[in-house]
Amino acid sequence: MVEGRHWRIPREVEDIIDGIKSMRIRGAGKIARSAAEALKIAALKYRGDLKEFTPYINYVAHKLIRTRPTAVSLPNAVFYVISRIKDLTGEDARETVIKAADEFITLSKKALDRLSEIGAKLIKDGYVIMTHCHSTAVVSVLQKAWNQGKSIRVINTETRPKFQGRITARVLASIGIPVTHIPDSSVRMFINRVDMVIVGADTITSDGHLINKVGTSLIALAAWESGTSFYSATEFIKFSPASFAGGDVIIEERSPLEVVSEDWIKANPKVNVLNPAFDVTPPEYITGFITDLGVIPPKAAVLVIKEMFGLESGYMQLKLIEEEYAIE
Ligand code: RI2
Repeated sequence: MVEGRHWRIPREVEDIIDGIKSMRIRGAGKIARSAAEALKIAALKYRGDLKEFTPYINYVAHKLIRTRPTAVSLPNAVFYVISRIKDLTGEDARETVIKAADEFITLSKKALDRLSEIGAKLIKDGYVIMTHCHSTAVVSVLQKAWNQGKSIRVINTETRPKFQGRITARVLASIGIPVTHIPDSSVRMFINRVDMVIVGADTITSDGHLINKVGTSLIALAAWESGTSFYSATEFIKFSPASFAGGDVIIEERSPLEVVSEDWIKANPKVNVLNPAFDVTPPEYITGFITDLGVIPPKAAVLVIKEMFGLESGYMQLKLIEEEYAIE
């Protein structure tokens, strides 16, 4: 157990928090499921006064939300669980957290399965598909198409500076899917050789903007210029109710040390190195979102938010962030 501010947080929960911060646990969907798992562990292992359970679990929720700022799947997971105990206390609240966390994880895995079936329908035999970064949702679509006997090939980017593209290349090769690994900067050279682009998603705003791994918007621009379809594969949990309520999406700024070495920075003190982890792709460049609900045109993003979260939930999330989660 690790000392919290007032409460003792289980070591496994601290591990998940550190894992998300350090990107040992990464990918918007996995981050969300891990956050739900962390809340479940925190509830299961709680040994304090049950009267204190609700503020304790809110404290853990707050710590989880603060790990990384961009992927909305993380607060969506936390609010899915926490919103269910707003009128509960004690043992009722504890049991509800455990049940809701399990429910969220099951729901999110089912969504992944469903969207892979829908996405695979868009892929024709012989297609060459470009992807960027490592997205579990994209891999599940590609794997489904491959398992259906479609002879596909993939061109995938390195995804600097953290090279998540290497994970994608390794996973696809282990499935047996032919994959060609390219530098990010060569995308425009290869875009005319692909039939479609599919990337993942970290956040989708109510007006259809896609926030995904940095470099995505350049690929979308190249795809648009060449008339190539550009899709994002995403579970409904990447849609942002808070954006409907006017909430901003914060683009995570990571350490320059992921781009250049400490020695290089010391040798070049006048150079400013920036490392944004994500960028924003406008709806005009997006053919559609491949979701568990179907293929959604970007302008219909708000309908997913209405259907899956309810339009009030965005205001509720923002209010909770401002009030209940303002625990320092
Ligand atoms: P899945 C990743 O972010 C990428 O931006 C990827 O497209 C997105 O999460 C979605 O991933 P990071 O955690 O949920 O590597 O599809 O910064 O796995």
